Amino acid sequence: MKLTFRWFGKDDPATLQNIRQIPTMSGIVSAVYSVPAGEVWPEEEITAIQREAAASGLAFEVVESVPVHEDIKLGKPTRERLIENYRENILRLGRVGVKVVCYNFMPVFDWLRSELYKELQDGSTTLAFDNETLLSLDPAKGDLSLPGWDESYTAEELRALLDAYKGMDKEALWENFAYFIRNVIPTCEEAGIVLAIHPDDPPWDIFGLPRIITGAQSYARMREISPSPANGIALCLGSLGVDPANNIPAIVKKYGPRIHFVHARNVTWVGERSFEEAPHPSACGSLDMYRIFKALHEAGFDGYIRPDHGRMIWGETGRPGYGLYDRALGATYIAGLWEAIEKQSREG
Ligand code: DNO
Repeated sequence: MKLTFRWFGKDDPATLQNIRQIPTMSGIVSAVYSVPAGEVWPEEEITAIQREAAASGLAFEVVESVPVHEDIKLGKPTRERLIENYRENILRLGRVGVKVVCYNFMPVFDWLRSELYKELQDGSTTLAFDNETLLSLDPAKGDLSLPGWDESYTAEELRALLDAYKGMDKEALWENFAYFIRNVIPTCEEAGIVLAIHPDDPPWDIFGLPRIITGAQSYARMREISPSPANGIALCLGSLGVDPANNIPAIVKKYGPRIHFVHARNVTWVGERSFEEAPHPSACGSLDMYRIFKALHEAGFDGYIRPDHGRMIWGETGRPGYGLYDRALGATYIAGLWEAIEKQSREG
């Protein structure tokens, strides 16, 4: 297991110096965030990330994310050029030693929450999702300003995009996904890179848009599309875990060799399709982190793990979900859990 930490670049209040001081931290997870989805990343920007990380003793082997342009998800003719660009990015990343590229295939919206600063009993704040609130919003009317969706769209662009998806069902999205995968996997193999798909967050349809990476059945279908290990999984415990029907240890058991990257975080189920993000330890939320990590260990997991979203604690301010302190606590919890599981399996 290699412990990593997400770093959003020079403007990230969590600095590389902060990150390197977290015990047993081996690397960062980052990306060129300044280039719009679909375009080619300048080589100098990629090498700059790697150089800066290395100067802090940190590896840069995981990219999150190389975003997939909406035209690829929509299956538009422009996808040819966009897929070509995607492949070029993969080749460039491979050349600087990147091993894993995380991405997602969610139409229009990335992760969504209804609240960014939900106050917990201990006075910390966390990200939360209340289904009633979500259902009462209509993004086409412009009454949406939620975290996780790309604010670079104007209201008009957003409406056009939502229209373009009208009538697209899950089957059509699967087809476009398969087209993308079949076209990029050979390049990944050539570049020594594996892809890791992030599950849809939350793992159900939102605003009438289809979502397909939602649980065990999604991974079975993915494997049918391409058997290559490069067609892999970013196991996000919090995304999958908000659906109590997702048995994460069973998913790990079945698809272990395909899991290249783990996002470790905990959630508390507070009602149907509603949840709050919780501190990482099992005792604080609805997920049994010990069982999940044990399943990963038993599956021989040797990939990258990063603590995912943390609460805002100790008065910290900054990018919601991505403060330094609570994620650092999560990192040490993960390291401790893993050490115990590893030694126990070795020593009996
Ligand atoms: C949220 C993240 C996601 C993730 C993308 C991967 O905090 O887990 O935004 O980076 O979905 O493509």
